Formats: sequence, structure tokens, C-alpha cells
Amino acid sequence: SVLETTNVGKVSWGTFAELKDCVELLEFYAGVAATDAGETRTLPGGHLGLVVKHPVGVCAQIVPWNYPAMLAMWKIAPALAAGCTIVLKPSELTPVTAFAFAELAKEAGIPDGVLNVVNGYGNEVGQALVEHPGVDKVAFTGGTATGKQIMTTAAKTLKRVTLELGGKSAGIVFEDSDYEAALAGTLFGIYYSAGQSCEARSRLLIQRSIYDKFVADFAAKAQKIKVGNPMEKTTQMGSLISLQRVTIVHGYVEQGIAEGAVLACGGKALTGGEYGNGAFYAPTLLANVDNAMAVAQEEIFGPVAVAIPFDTEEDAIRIANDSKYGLAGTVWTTNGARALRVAQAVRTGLMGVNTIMTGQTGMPFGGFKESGFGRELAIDTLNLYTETKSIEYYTGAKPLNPFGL
Ligand code: TXE
Repeated sequence: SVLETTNVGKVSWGTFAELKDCVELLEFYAGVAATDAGETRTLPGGHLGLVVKHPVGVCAQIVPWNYPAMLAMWKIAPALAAGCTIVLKPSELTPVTAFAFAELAKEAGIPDGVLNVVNGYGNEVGQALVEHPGVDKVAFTGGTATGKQIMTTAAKTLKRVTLELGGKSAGIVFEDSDYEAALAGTLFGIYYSAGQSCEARSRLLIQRSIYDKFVADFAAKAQKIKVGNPMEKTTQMGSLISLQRVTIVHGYVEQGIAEGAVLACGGKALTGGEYGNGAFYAPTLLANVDNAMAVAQEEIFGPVAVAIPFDTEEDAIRIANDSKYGLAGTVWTTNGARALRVAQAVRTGLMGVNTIMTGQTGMPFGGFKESGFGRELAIDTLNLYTETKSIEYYTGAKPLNPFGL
């Protein structure tokens, strides 16, 4: 985790949990691999049908910088379990742990050529992998614009493609929620990983009757988050990936304020002193946000939440769905029927009920709409790394002779 925290700048207790996740995933898919029994079908005319799975082949796996090791393992583990070979391209910003994986793979006895790691820029090395005729499948996690470009390029050789892209997920807080639980959960849901998570609950939809109080309490708690050296155990939020990211995030905050949002807390880069060696941004909340504003529609990918009021359940669902993205969300309520109504009505691949802990091993992870397609972390992820083959086996005693000649 020291290596990964050095790689990405996030808190070390977070990267430790992510690396534990990597081990869990390897164990999970090792078990899943052993369960692939194929299928047999009894067919008419003396035939027996066998349905078997074949590895899809060479997989280019292109991953981003926000969870460098963990997102790589989300792809490596099922590909190995399916019998594929891998060319992994980490982000040019965070190549360190991918290379550590390659060394560990060698030490573990994985034959040369099975898990390959190449480093380089997306528009050079990434693009070359997507174009290469020897690559059968591209599995990508990253920005939606890059995902669209990859899909277009991959079409030229009809590669199999799976895309896990951005999000603008809603945390929907009803007046009948467990208030303290909703407060704690929504806070963690955006500021964990400094908001650099595809499933970050970056839009807070809060019922109008509790809106003012919730915004005030959330802002008060956000200001208490300990930001600083990611190696310190007591730090709660570390550095952003780069100073360039800080500039992008701040640009969005300024745009939001210019469009009429009210800054409830944060809104500035943290510089000097203990912040001098990193790219720090204060936990930020923009209130009085309208869902049409850029800060409510675009993925900021930093520690910035926007608070939008709603009146009724229908309202909340409509606003949550008014997004080109469809990755995740959470509904905070103590009304069980409402929880399931809303969880099903919001068009996202993942929904939490009174939790932001979506993305656990075994549960299909992926998006609707422009958040991509394909589901990782689950048993059926193996289908993304295999081709299905039908073998029809003639078992009749007499030779088949339809022409009778
Ligand atoms: O990601 P890119 P960037 C979102 C987030 C962020 C935006 C852009 O909103 O602001 O994406 O971030 C490789 N062919 N997410 O520019 O470009 C690149 O080298 C092949 C969401 O950092 O998507 C890297 O390995 N590969 C996200 C990977 O793609 C290409 C996580 C991701 O980079 C390529 C990160 C090309 N033409 C950003 N261009 C999530 N879903 O969690 C780039 N790459």
C-alpha cells in the first residue's frame, strides 16, 4: 500500500483496502474458473450438443489512475481465469503497481507472455493496442470521451469491447431517512478517494423539508475532514492525482458559482506547508444547484458535491435520471417499499439502499447509458473473456446421407 499511495497520492488505509480487494478477487475467480462445466443439449436427429467456452484470446486491458492496482486486478483476475493472455496498459500517471504485479506474476510462476505490462501514453500505446489486429478484446476503464474513441477504433477490427466509464451518481436523501446515517454516508460517498471515483455520489438530491439543515450539517462535517499527507494513518483525504486535476476541479467550482450555485464549504486549492508536495483541494459543497448546471451534469472527478433540492419521490427519480450517465446511486430512506421503488426506477447499473458500498466482489459492476457496458466483479464476467462454441456431435448408428446418393 505504500507503493500504491506513492503511485497515486491517496490515503494508505484506502490503498491497503484496495490491495486486499485484489487478493480477494484472485481467490474468487480461481474458484469461479473451476465451476465452468459447459452445457450439453440433447438435439433431434441423433445429435448431441456440447456448448463450450473458449478464451477470447489476447486482451488489451487499459486502466486509469484513480485505483491503479485494484482496477487492473478487476480485469486481470477474470481474464486469467478464462485462460486469456493479457497486455495491461496502466495510466501513464500511475504505472508503478502494474509493474509490481508483473514481477509478482513471474515470481508466482505464471508463464512468460501471459501477463504483459506496457507503459505509455493513451494516444500512442493505448491507441496502438486498440488498433492491433492481434488483439481480440479491449477492456477499458476511464473517461467516457476516451471510451467512445476506443469503441470507434475497435470497430475497424470488430474487437470485443467492454467499457467502464464515468458517472454522476445521485445520493437521494429522503426526509424519512436515518439522518445521521445519511449524513455520514453521503460524506464518505463523495470524499472517499478525494472524489476521484467513477461511482462517487457527486449529486446530493435532498428532500426540501430537510434541505437547509442537511446542507449546513454536511458542510460543517466536510470542513472537519483531515486533508493531508496520505501516508499518515489519521489522514482522511489525500492528494488529487495532479495539479492539473486541481485546476480542472477549481474551474468547475468557479463555473458553478458563476451559474448561480452557492459555495457552502471548500472551493479552494490547499497549498503551502504540508500541502506543498501534493495536489490538494478542500472538500467542497455547492448548494442551490439546479440539475441543468454543468456542475450537476459533468463528471468533476474531484472532492466536489452538489446539493439539489427535490419535493416528491417522482421528482427525485426524474432528477436522478436526468443525466447522460447511469453508473450508481444510493437511496437513503427508512421506508422499505420506497427504497426498492426508487432503487429500481433509477436507471443505473448499481444502487445502494442506505449504503454507498456498491462494488463488492461477486456483485456485477457496470453502467447503463454513457457509463458504459459489460459487468465486472461477478461470476458472469467470465462471459466477457470467453467465446461460446457450439459443437454438434452426431451419435447415430447410420451415416447421415440427406441426398440419398
Ligand atoms: O482518462 P482517460 P483521463 C474520467 C474523469 C476524468 C476523465 C478524463 O471524468 O476527468 O475521465 O481522465 C488511456 N486509446 N475518468 O484523461 O483518458 C490512458 O492512457 C487507448 C473516469 O485521465 O480515459 C489511461 O491508461 N487508450 C474513470 C486510460 O486510457 C487511451 C477513471 C484512462 O485515461 C486513449 C479516470 C486512447 N485514445 C478518469 N486515450 C473511471 N471510470 O473510474 C487515453 N487512453
